[in-house]
Amino acid sequence: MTTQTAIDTNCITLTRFILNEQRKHPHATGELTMLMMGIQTAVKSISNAVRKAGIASLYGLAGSVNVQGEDVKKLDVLSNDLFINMLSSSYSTCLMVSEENKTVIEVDKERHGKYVVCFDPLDGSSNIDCLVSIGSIFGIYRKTSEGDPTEADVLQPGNQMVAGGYALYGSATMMVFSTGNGVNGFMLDPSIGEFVLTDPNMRIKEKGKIYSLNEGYANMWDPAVAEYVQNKKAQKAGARYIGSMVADVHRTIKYGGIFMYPATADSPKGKLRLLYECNPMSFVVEQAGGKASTGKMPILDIQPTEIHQRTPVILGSPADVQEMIDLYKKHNL
Ligand code: P6P
Repeated sequence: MTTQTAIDTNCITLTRFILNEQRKHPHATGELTMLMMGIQTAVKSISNAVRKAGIASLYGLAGSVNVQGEDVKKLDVLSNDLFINMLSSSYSTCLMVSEENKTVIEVDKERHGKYVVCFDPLDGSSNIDCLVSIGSIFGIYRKTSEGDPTEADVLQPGNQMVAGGYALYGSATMMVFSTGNGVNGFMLDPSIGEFVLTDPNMRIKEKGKIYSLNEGYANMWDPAVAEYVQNKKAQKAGARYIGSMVADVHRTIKYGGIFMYPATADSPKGKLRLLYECNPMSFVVEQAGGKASTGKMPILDIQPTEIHQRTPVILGSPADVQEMIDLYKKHNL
């Protein structure tokens, strides 16, 4: 008799998990479930494309430039198309914001659902060609306006988020997200093509030993950031910086510590985008027991005014982030 490799015949797949979450809400329409299924499918396809990009010659410039003025690589285009198509066809959303699109993306009226989604389909794309981990980021809100959706529906503060999370295309592909009741992580099992619950109820340490920011900008930091980094060096803290937000934030959740992309003299608003990078990542970090701030106010309390607006971001273990907040107060910044 041949012996089977160990297969968990009762594994909690992402699909099972989301259906179970839906049943906790008797009045749920199932739209959020359909929306998450759409995101799951997009992420599986992107993971497949990322893993074979070199062979399928998906690397290299797609010959166009996105709203950020950056060269758009083929994987960026493919990832954006997948998110737009899978979300539009889930009949659960009516308006979207993508890092790749200058204006909001309206869903055909006959396919309208009650959610709006802000996403970065492939963050860290400058790292694609050197095989550094990259990711997808998403934040989901309820449409609040009467009648046809308007831009106001996507300009909601992060504290109104219904669900948010990210996919990390690293040594494995992982989805980490929250629907407001804690954070759970699911690893893609390629043998069955399903995301399986591997990291239930993820919690961040109260304080960590790693600080993460681009020290190449040291000459442009404000006094609070400069003093903080000086203190970390005196404490011989560990420095880690991947330059791919999803990877840096995932490590921060797993190991503790702080990640920041602060304002600099050149970029007074920082570099990272509020709607589809900082809000979803801050939502997940806070749901995992962490803290996320601009240094002067909570990220999730910012009232957006423009869909591609930037914000300084300081997030991670609550004690580490509080140290930065205290330094901003000390320097009256
Ligand atoms: P810098 C990647 O291009 C990205 O958008 C984020 O994923 C990352 O955190 C940041 O920019 C890195 O920026 O200026 O350190 O190269």
